This record gives sequence, structure tokens and C-alpha cells, in this order.
Amino acid sequence: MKSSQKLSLCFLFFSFFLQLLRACEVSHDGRAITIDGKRRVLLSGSIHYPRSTTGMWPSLLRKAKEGGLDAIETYVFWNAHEPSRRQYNFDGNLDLVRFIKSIQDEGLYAVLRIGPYVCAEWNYGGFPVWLHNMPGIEFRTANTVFMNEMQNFTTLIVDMMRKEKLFASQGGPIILAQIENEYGNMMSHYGDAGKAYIDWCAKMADSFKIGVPWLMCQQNDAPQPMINTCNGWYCDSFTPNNPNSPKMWTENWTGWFKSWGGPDPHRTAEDVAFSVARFFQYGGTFQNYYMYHGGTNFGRTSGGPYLTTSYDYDAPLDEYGNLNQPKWGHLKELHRVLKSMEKTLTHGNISSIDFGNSVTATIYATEEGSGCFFGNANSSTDATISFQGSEYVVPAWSVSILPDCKNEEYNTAKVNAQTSLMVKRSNEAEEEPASLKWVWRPEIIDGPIHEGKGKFAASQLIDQKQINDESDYLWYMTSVNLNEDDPIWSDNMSLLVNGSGHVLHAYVNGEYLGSDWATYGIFNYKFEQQVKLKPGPNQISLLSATVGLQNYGPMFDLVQSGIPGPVELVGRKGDERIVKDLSGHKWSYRVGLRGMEDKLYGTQSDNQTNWLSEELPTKRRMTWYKTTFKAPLGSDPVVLDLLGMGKGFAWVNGNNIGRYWPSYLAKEDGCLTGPCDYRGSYDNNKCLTNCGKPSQRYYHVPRSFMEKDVNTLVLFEEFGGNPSQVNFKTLAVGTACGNAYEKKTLELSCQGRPIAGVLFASFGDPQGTCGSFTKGTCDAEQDVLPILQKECVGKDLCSIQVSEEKLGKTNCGVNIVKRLAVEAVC
Ligand SMILES: *[C@@H]1O[C@H](CO)[C@@H](O)[C@H](O)[C@H]1NC(C)=O
Ligand SMILES: *[C@@H]1O[C@H](CO)[C@@H](O)[C@H](O)[C@H]1NC(C)=O
Ligand SMILES: *[C@@H]1O[C@H](CO)[C@@H](O)[C@H](O)[C@H]1NC(C)=O
Ligand SMILES: *[C@@H]1O[C@H](CO)[C@@H](O)[C@H](O)[C@H]1NC(C)=O
Ligand SMILES: *[C@@H]1O[C@H](CO)[C@@H](O)[C@H](O)[C@H]1NC(C)=O
Ligand SMILES: CC(=O)N[C@H]1CO[C@H](CO)[C@@H](O)[C@@H]1O
Ligand SMILES: CC(=O)N[C@H]1CO[C@H](CO)[C@@H](O)[C@@H]1O
Repeated sequence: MKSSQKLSLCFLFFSFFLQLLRACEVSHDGRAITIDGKRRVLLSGSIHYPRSTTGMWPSLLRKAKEGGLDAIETYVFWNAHEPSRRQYNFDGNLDLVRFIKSIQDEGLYAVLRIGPYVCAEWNYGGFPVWLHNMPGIEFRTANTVFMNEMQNFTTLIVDMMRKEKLFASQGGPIILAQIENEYGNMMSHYGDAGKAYIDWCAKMADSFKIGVPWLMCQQNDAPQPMINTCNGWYCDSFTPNNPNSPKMWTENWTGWFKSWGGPDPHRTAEDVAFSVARFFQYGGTFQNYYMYHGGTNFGRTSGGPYLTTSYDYDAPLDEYGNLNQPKWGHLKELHRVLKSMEKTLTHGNISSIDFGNSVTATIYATEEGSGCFFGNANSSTDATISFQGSEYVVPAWSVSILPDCKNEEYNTAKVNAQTSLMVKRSNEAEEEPASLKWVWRPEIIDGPIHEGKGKFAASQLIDQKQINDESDYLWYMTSVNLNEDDPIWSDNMSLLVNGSGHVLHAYVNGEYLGSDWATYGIFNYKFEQQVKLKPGPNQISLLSATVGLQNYGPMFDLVQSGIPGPVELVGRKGDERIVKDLSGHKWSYRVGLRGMEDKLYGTQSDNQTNWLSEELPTKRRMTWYKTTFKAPLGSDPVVLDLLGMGKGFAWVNGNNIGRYWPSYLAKEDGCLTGPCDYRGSYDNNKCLTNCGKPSQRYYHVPRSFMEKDVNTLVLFEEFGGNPSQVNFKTLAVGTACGNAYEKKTLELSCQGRPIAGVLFASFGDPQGTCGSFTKGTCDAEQDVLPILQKECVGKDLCSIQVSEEKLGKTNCGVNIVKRLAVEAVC
């Protein structure tokens, strides 16, 4: 089909009454992905459906569309969909079909990365743990057991999409699919079998005949017809392995993820825009933001080890779905300019001029006209270049885009989008935290646990994955018979536990002995504690807790979790050290916690007895807390402030909102001391904030988890905490700042509420950042504040043309690039 008259979207209209779907042909050449024969510039963004709620999807997708995206990319999460072999879950926020249809409803395309290995900082990289326990299996290599299971699941997903007519070839939104994921940088560890496996993956994918192209990311030897694509911070120097494959970027990291013990990573809007603009300058035509919305690792979905419940990622839409400004707006503007050049970028003859010092101009020439990029990859020096008789200033580490090669329409370092500072407001529905009435119960760990009565036994320490990941918690229990003439018997005996994942609580003879946990980056701990033993049998009960299973690395699936051992008793007599290894003892195992078996987190009326209201304990290990609360009024996102708590899980009306661990503070140093300098190569250790504070204090409680009236909050506390400070807050834009250059339009919005006031306005060379603007060396001759107040106060959105006509003359010198800076309160 070659018809330029047709709408470029494959689907025209979709409603309850009418479903007008039109199949379209998705293909590619060396230049771009083509849709119905037309080369396209495609801007895509990752949103993972299980990391938000169905209620959030429409607004997230609308904001993505409004932000200038053409496509939404998602992984498919095998372990979420097939928690037990051949038992499937596609309910609630796992309803993949509904998610893809929601994408279509917003007029967006979809990119389906089936994997089924996904990495994604998702528990075990998306593999079900039962898979690990299949006899004879080896992951991600030419192993029949693995390949059969992978094919079984992949087929299920492909068939499901096909049945619902979701591929573009059937009139659906899916224009691209992906098989495997980032295997290229792992393949050498698998030898020849790795190569055989990737060829098999390609053949299998191709055999599905889905009618849209398949991608393989980070796979330099991807067999045809797979398109190999780039993932990274920057992908401008990437070249596909086939002249017929377009230059595609499947993961452009908009920020980074966070770990327990880690500070908050940030990537500036200027640098993300720079990386994208450079990619297009150097011939790219498809790029995807990883993530566009990161969201939340609800329940036990976070990968690891040690990845936080928040998966905010500093993405253009924040964890809660708010616009992360200025990033969202700055990229929106970039998308608009790139889309306006679609024809030029996908057809133009490309030539370039090297000005030295990392400054280059790239010209895309077509019969109808030319488009230009001026790139300056020098991290410290602004450049002035002379091009076709005019002079242009290109700031350090920036790209200017001139769609007509004459007028600069966009520069990645000049942010015109507003900056929003979010505030947390206390819950107006209740005078909290004082009004929260707590009840509590101990987790029952006497009785069977201290008698070592488990559900199964083994004469060895097992890998915690053997329990199919049904719980974070596994009791390892054994008994050791000692008498006073035992060689290790002494006044100074200790228990040693070599553990890998990730937290340990040790009990001896019914008494708590101590705890230990790994630190981020070093995922094993060596617990050693002096212990008082008695003659006769001694009961040792070790509770191991995982904090997200490994999701990345060569053979990551084999990394041990739980207590690999050894577990030893050590006796000391003078300088002599005598060891008794308990690792080969008979160990009895018990999965999970009693309170979880009894569903203490639920709202059902059974099990509501036995909660104690007297003497609310603090700093008490292994304790369940419960309270009821009224949902905060309004529709702003809600967070649970868990400051004062140790580590555990939180449930709202039975919904597991994820692991909490506010007592784990981010490292003390390495954070920013001033503003982040966007110039120079980014990596995830640049521009950190929140050092020395809890890695995660606030936890997202989606509105759909709450009822209007009474809601139940249950906490399981492992280390000991104080719930009296726990409270709910709502999140909203508190301050909105605009900072726009002359000839641009300054737009301000409080995102959902009217602008309450304007505190500062200056047209000249104002200094400082949002919240601390000051006038610079020059300013407008008349006070511009009243103009802004008149235009903005009481409005949901105001736009002001930044020009002397609108704001009056200034006393600025000719060399000053004038800007309007405004600070508004919401
Ligand atoms: C997947 O495996 C089940 C048996 O476990 C089988 O019934 C089904 O047909 C398989 N699906 C495919 C597509 O092979
Ligand atoms: C950046 O510019 C400076 C000054 O012009 C020059 O000395 C330096 O070599 C340049 N760096 C790069 C990486 O081009
Ligand atoms: C682009 O290059 C082709 C082949 O060299 C040439 O025929 C064509 O005229 C060029 N077009 C423009 C606009 O420069
Ligand atoms: C027990 O042994 C450890 C390790 O040698 C030593 O650090 C500790 O001081 C000893 N304690 C006593 C009470 O002797
Ligand atoms: C302790 O466990 C780690 C795995 O977490 C293992 O690499 C190490 O060899 C073990 N130490 C000893 C002494 O066995
Ligand atoms: C090679 C590499 O670091 N890949 C990472 C890309 O980013 C995604 C998302 O954060 C990770 O899942 C990959 O491990
Ligand atoms: C202590 C108690 O009442 N436990 C019960 C809680 O509810 C579950 C089922 O929901 C029962 O199995 C427990 O016996």
C-alpha cells in the first residue's frame, strides 16, 4: 500500500459502538521504520503496566500523547502472568490486552517487548522462579527445557495479541515487537550455545508471522530479519549491523533507578534532550525513553537485590503520574520540532561540517528545503559558528535545531518549559498522625518455630529459590546437641552465618540473638554473634528475608539467595578456634510468616480479634500494626509517610503497596552541593540528592486502593519501628516557575488547580533557580509583576509571549539574551 493521502495512524477510530480498524503495513528500510510505506520519525516511551493501576493508565497515556510521543513501549512480565506453571493471571493491572487497547484509545502505537527476559529491575528479571526449579533447565541458552517454556509463554502472548487483533497488520496499535533483551553483552558467557540460542530466538520470533518487525536490543549480531537496536545513555554513535536496518534506540535512560541505601539519581532535562537531539542529528529515527513513567514496584515485584519500591526513575512523568517539569515540557517541545522535520530527517541527504573542538553541523537536504542541527559536545566551551553567512552561538553540551537551517527553533540547553516544585500536604480528612488509632499483634514465632517444626526438611542449607518465591521469608531451623565435653564447648562460643540474600534474624533457644543484612553492592553478609548455649539440644532458628531477586548479569538466575552457608558454631579457648559446621545438619524449613498465612493484612472480619490496643509497642521486632484512616480529600496522589518505621511490608485494604525500609539511609556523601551541571557525560552517579536521608520515606498509595470512608492500613514491622509518626499526605504542585527566552511563549500551570499568586517576575537576565530567583544586571523599565498577576492569577493555564511588545523595553545590553522568569504559587 502506498498512499500518502491516508491518515498516518493505522487506526482511525475506536469506540463502544463502532470499531473502525484499518490494517497497516509496518516495515523498514535503512533509514526508518515505515508505516504504510511512509518513513517515520517515531518517539516512544516506556510505561510498564504493572507499575501503575488501571485507573492511572488513561491519564498516563494521555500525558504521554500530549508530551508528543507516538508510541508506548512495554515489557511483558512473565512471572507476574504465570505465577505457577500454566496458571495465569491477566487481572487488574496485569490485563495486558486492556493496556494495549488503552494505548490504542489514546491514538498511540505500541511496542511490545516480550522478552520474556526483561531485566527491568523487576524481580528475577521477569522469570518465574518455578522455572529455575525445573530439572535440567539452563536459562537463556540452547537448553531444550528452557526453550520449550520460553516458546510456550511467548506463543501465549503472541496468540493473545493476535486474537484481539492488536498487531498493526490486523488494525491494532502494535508496530514493533522484541524478542530476548540485552543478550549481546552476556552472550560470551554462554559460548557457542549462546549463539545457537539467539539464532533460535530469531527463528521462533520470525515464525510467528505477526506482520510487524522484530527487534533485538543490544545484540550486535542479531540475525536478519531482526533489527538490532541500541540501549544506553547516548546512542548517537551506534550503527546497526545491516544497511537495511534503521538506527533505533530502544532504551534511552531518562534517569536511573534507586536502591536501598542509595541516594536519588537525577538526570537533567537539558542532558536528556541533548542525547535525543544528538541521536537524531546523527541519523536516528526511532527512539524510546526508558522510562517515560517509571511508577511503583508494588508488592514483591521489585528486582534486585535491594531495589526500592519506588521506580520513579526521574522520568518525564513522576512515580504518581504528575508531570515532572521541566523535563516533560522540554522534551515535548523537542518532539514537536523533530516531528515537524519528519520528511527532512527521513529523506534528506545528510552532510556534515566539523568545526573542531567537538562542534559539528549536520545538514539534511531535500528538494523542498533543508534542516540543520548544530551540535556542541564540548562540555565546557560555548561555540560560535558561522554558517551560510550568519553567526550562531551553540552553548557547551547542547544541540540547536534549525528546521529551515536559518532560525534556531530549539536548543537543548535553553529550557522554556516551566519548573514545578511539588509539595506534600497533610491529610485534611484527618488531623493526623495523632488521630490514627493503632492496634498491634506480635508475629507468632514461639511454638513450632522454636521447636524447629517446619513444613519440610533437608540435610543441607537450601537456596531460597527452592520455595518458588512464594514469600520473602523462609525459616531455616536446626537442632544441635552439645555437652560440656564437646570440643567447641567454652565460655566464648558464637554463631556464624554466611548468608547471601539478604536479611537475617537469628534466634537461639527461643531467644532473639541478632540480625544482619547485606549492603547495596555487596550482597552477602557474615553474621557473627556470641551465643549462650546449654548442654543438651539447642534450637537454632534463622529467618532469612529476600529483598528482590537478582535481575541482571551473566547467569544471574543462579545467584544464590537465602543462606548458602556455612552456618557454624565456633568455640574459642584462648587463641584456639574450634569450628562445628552445621551446614550438613538436618534443617527444617518453614515458608513465610504466620501473620501472612492468617491474612492479618486483609480487611476480612475474621482474624480481627486478637489485636491489642493497649501499650502500643515501639522498637519491637516482628510486629503487626493496624489502623484505619479516611482517604485524603480531592484527587491528588496520596503517599504514606513511613518515617520512624524500620523494614517490612505495608498493605492498604489488603493491597500490598510494597516493601518499606525507611530506616535504611542513603550514603552520606556523593550528593550534589549546588545545582546539577548538565554539561559533560552523564552517568548514574552524577547529580545525586538525598544523601544521609532514608532512601525511601514516602510510599505511593494509588487512589484506587482506597475507599472514601474507612480504609485499613496494616504494617508488618521486621526490625522495630514507631508507628506514631506514620501519616498520609497528598502531593501537588506547590510552586510553578517559568523561565523563557525572548521570542518564546512562557506557559505556567498548577496542573489541576488555579494559579493562586505570582511572587516574582523579571524580564532581563534574572538569576537563580525556581524558589530563589533574583533580578540580574538588567530588567524591564516597567514592573512586569502586575502584568503576570493579571494574566495568570485564578487561571489554570496562562501563556505570555516573551517580547518587548508585551513586557516593555528593558535596560539590557545588546549582548544579553533576555529571559522572563516568573515564580507562581499554586
Ligand atoms: C504449553 O504447554 C501446555 C502444557 O503444559 C500445552 O498444553 C500447550 O499446548 C503449550 N502451548 C504451546 C503454544 O506450545
Ligand atoms: C573543548 O573546547 C576547548 C576550548 O576550545 C578545547 O581546548 C578542548 O579540546 C575541547 N574539548 C573537546 C573534547 O573537544
Ligand atoms: C541527494 O543525493 C542524491 C544522490 O547523490 C542526488 O541525486 C540528489 O539530487 C540529492 N538531493 C539533494 C536535495 O541534495
Ligand atoms: C570471644 O572471642 C572473640 C573473638 O576472638 C573476642 O573478640 C571476644 O572478646 C571474646 N569474648 C570473651 C568474653 O572472651
Ligand atoms: C559465603 O557465601 C557467599 C555467597 O553469598 C560465597 O560466595 C562464599 O564463598 C561463602 N563463604 C564461605 C566461607 O563459604
Ligand atoms: C546494559 C544495561 O545497563 N542495561 C540496563 C538498561 O537499563 C535497564 C533499565 O534500567 C536495565 O534493566 C538494564 O539492565
Ligand atoms: C488466629 C486466627 O484467627 N487465624 C485465622 C485467620 O484466618 C485464616 C483464614 O482466613 C484462618 O485460617 C486462621 O486460622
